[in-house]
Amino acid sequence: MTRKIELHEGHPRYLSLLAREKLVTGFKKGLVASEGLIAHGRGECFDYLLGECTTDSARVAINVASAMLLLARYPVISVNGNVTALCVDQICGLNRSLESSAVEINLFYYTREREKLISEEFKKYGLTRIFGIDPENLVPIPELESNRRLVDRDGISKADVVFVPLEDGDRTMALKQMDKQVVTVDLNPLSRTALSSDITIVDNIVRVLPQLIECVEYNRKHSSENDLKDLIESFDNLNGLRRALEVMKTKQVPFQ
Ligand code: PTJ
Repeated sequence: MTRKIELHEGHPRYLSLLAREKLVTGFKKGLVASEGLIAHGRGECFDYLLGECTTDSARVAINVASAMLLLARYPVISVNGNVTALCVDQICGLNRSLESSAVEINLFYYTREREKLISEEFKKYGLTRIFGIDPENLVPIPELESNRRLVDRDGISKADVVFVPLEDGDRTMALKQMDKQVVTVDLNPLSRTALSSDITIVDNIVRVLPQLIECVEYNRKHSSENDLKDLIESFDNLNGLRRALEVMKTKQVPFQ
């Protein structure tokens, strides 16, 4: 039986429904792991508490993240199934606007088949080189057990800044131990990734990427190296997480 739902822009939760639809389509195409649907549901719950909008503290984190990515010698964007299904196009856009960056596939629920489909999806959107898919070129991250321990020797292994949206905690901590600077997007301000990253953007990846690209473009033109360094130095990640939790706690209920 074919299922059909009408998505129209006037629906109060149109963007949320659209994201769900992208995830489900990605799952049917083999890009998203079944567990990815569960992870998305968890994200939706936090997003609902945020009011499904970018908060002031997330806006600050996005701007500081753009500064860190612009100052990086070699920034690498790590992608998984969910990120691909939700925003392959914007990831390619971010990669183009950073100029010196690279994209690497890194899967938690690894299968060769899914890795191949994800890499083909990125090629459709114009990415010619993608890291993390050549087994000959993979090296282990020390002291990490999960599938994500293998990284590309010309990608994440060489990076000074790693952008890891929707990441698992162990790998974030392992990347920190390797002296990488880590920027993440995670709707859960209490996750280990959120707590151990240098910059955590507590917002939906779907809303973050267009704003991040805009900040990269703006700061490249209008901010000096010192301006960017000052932005990073004055940023307090834990304070950003506290502010996100505060917004969630004080969400106005429509009945009193
Ligand atoms: O494609 P794979 O195999 O690499 O698997 C990807 C998932 C996401 C399934 C895997 O990394 C995983 O299980 O992740 P976790 O540990 O569930 O963490 C995902 C985090 O991302 C959770 O804290 C969610 O709240 C958050 N999250 C989910 N959807 C979004 C989100 N954050 C921002 N934007 C979202 N759309």
